[in-house]
Amino acid sequence: MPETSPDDAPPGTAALAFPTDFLWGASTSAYQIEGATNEDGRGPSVWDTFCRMTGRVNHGHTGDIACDHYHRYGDDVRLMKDLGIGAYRFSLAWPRVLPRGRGVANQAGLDFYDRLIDTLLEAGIEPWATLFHWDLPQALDDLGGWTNRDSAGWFADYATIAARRFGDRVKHWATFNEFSVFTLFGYAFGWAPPSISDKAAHLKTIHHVNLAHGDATAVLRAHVPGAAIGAIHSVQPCRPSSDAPEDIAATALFNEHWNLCFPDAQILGTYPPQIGASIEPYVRAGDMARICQPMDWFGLNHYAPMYAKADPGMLWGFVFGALPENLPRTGVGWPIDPSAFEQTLKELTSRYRLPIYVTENGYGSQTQPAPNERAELDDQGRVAYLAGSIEAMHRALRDGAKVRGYFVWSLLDNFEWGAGYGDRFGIVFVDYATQERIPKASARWYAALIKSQKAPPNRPKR
Ligand code: IFM
Repeated sequence: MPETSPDDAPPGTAALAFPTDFLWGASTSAYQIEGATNEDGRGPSVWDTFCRMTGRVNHGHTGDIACDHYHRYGDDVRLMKDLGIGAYRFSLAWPRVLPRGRGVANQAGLDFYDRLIDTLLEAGIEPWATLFHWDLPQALDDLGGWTNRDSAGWFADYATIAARRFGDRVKHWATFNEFSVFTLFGYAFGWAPPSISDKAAHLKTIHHVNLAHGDATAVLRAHVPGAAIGAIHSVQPCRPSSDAPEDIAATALFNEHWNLCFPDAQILGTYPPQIGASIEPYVRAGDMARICQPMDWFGLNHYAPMYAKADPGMLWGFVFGALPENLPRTGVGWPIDPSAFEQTLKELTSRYRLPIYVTENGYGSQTQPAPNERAELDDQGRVAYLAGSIEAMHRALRDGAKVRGYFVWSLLDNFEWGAGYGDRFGIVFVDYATQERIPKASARWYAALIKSQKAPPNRPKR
């Protein structure tokens, strides 16, 4: 494996040398940054609706303006270029492309993504597009959303429009972002749109989303010459929060839901045992072959180990449990344990045997009083977290994990779903009153890391 000189590496990564073709990127998603929810023909999404329901999102925040990226994408691309970022993972907003989810495409919405993609390419930054990062068109939810088996066809039609329009320039595609998170939160826990807690609805959703993934993969393969197609999974080791047998059993089911039921179906062609038994009534002949398409890469979003416990009051009998007292925590209370990242990369390599791109990893902070700009800009907690993660990723790579790239979450502070704008994950600070962007210490640190890993001019790149 050709390696670069780590001479210029920033503190915390001085001994690391990644392959010269290792990809260093940054991630965002449409609803979290674009704003302009009512402009140029975009239709409403389930998140627009959810944000308007009393008490669902902290402080009643919405994505209406967010980071105004819809108008400021040029500045944001320049910012990435200045940081030396090699690839940018963004999502297309389905309701911007198809305001009612199906039917006639919205030219102004497609034009926006044309401008973004062209600006990225001019800046030498690879565009990585995700088709779905949770913003289902409201008009489709009105028809049952993912609980409706037709949703796979709606998604494939949307994928066809995107592939035909952007496939000449975008070669890296992901079908979905974090299947388990939006399905569990939306259809089992009821904490996200469409706020359902129902076993049949949840099981149907799992299966239909898997079908949609399979159909969209086939569409991308057919319409994008040279496509590198992946899907993005949230994978975090699930640990029981006590030794009690009921907590251990609840954790096993939690693990099937969170970590296994999407990638196992998509890559191995089977559901894990407990879910497999309960999902059977919704699976028709030929479905598993439709779902299990050849994939080019595995997208891993990793943050922290998760602790689960039994709770008979919850739909599936499990819920998040207490964290061990001795684990340090991020500014939003998530445990910090880089060994969980190393373990995850190694386990995924042996289970699925695909090249892995870490499509999200990052640190959330809550600066009080909000925003305490001084503390936020000198974000040493985030720097330490990123350094610990990247060291863990390097150990995994050294031991044979097939990790090929890393995208930090997130380029910008943004709309953090139910937490609104209070939780900040950006390496770049956003002043929401003025929309000024200010790189934090972590952005400078990441830029120095990327620079240190670039091939010296006299050494050819692989
Ligand atoms: O902001 C989210 C993102 O949309 C999906 N992955 C986790 C991030 C932090 O919570």
